[in-house]
Amino acid sequence: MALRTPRGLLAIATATVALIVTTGPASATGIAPTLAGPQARVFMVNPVQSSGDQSLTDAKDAAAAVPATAYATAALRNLDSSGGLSGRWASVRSDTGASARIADATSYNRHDDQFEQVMAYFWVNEAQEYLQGLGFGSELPGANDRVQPVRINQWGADNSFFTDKKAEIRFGKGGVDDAEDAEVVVHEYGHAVHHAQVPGFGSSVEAGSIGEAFGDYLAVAVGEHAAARYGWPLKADVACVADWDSVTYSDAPHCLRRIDSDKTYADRVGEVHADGEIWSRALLDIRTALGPRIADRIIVNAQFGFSPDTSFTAAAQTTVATAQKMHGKGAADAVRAAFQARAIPGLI
Ligand SMILES: [Ca+2]
Ligand SMILES: [Ca+2]
Ligand SMILES: [Ca+2]
Ligand SMILES: [Zn+2]
Repeated sequence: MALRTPRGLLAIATATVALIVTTGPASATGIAPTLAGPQARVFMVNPVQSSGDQSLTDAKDAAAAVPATAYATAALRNLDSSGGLSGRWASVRSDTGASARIADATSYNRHDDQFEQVMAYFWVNEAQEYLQGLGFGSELPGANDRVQPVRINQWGADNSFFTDKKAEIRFGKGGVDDAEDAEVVVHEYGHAVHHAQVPGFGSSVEAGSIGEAFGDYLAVAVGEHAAARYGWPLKADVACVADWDSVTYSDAPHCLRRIDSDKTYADRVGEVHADGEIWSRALLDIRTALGPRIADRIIVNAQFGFSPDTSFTAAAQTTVATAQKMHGKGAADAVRAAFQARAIPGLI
């Protein structure tokens, strides 16, 4: 999770991945129908973001370290009939603790291993629903519109990652358990989206940086969308990624990374997380200029056209062209300006 770790760097670009065939809408068969459907207790993105309390600490995974007001009850959607955390867009397995039971999902707290499993399912589903809402999977091509395998593994260091061998996301438990922070969950899902769009994506430093940037950006976008959708409070700087996971390794206000840095192309250091902050700021500027919906339609759709080892220049040019095609000259001009502000070369 720290900047020095190779979070999400796709190690083997040439790995051939057999994508799981999407099974289509989950059937409700076998689930006793209720008015509201299955519910679960989740964090409202994360407890620091929803409370604004920068003094919260992990306290060795103690339930009492986070007040009950940091939790909300929300619907678990798109589940299959298995009774576990498996459904249309996500399937969660855990190597630590017993598997969560849907029937108990409103009673878990952060000290329970099952809480992270629930968080992983809820937020992967939420992220894919967000992409579906933008038109991906209907008007536009699907972007990882399949069952995403997720594994929670206690043996990892403070790191989570996406592996392109199994196209699986794995969440570690160092410091704050990684899956307790929705922005960590969605960041990793961003890697899965990229890989589904372009197998092996991220095989150059600049492509890897774009991967980290998109994960951070998607985390913020999905969290902001969910906060608005459910009426949850947002009391931390919106540009701050992983406010909760980072309490163990950053100063207050706690951030793993930010998406509003002033870095330009000249500030590259050759490390994907650090250099990703150049790209994520451009994505944030596109969002500010065009609004979330149009910006995110352009940003995600453009990614289908990136080569696995793309440069910033080529990816920026593709994004400008995508904006022109989808939303016209005004959108293309705004996208170009965002990349020019980062001094990415080759944009005229
Ligand atoms: Ca925990
Ligand atoms: Ca952690
Ligand atoms: Ca945040
Ligand atoms: Zn990453």
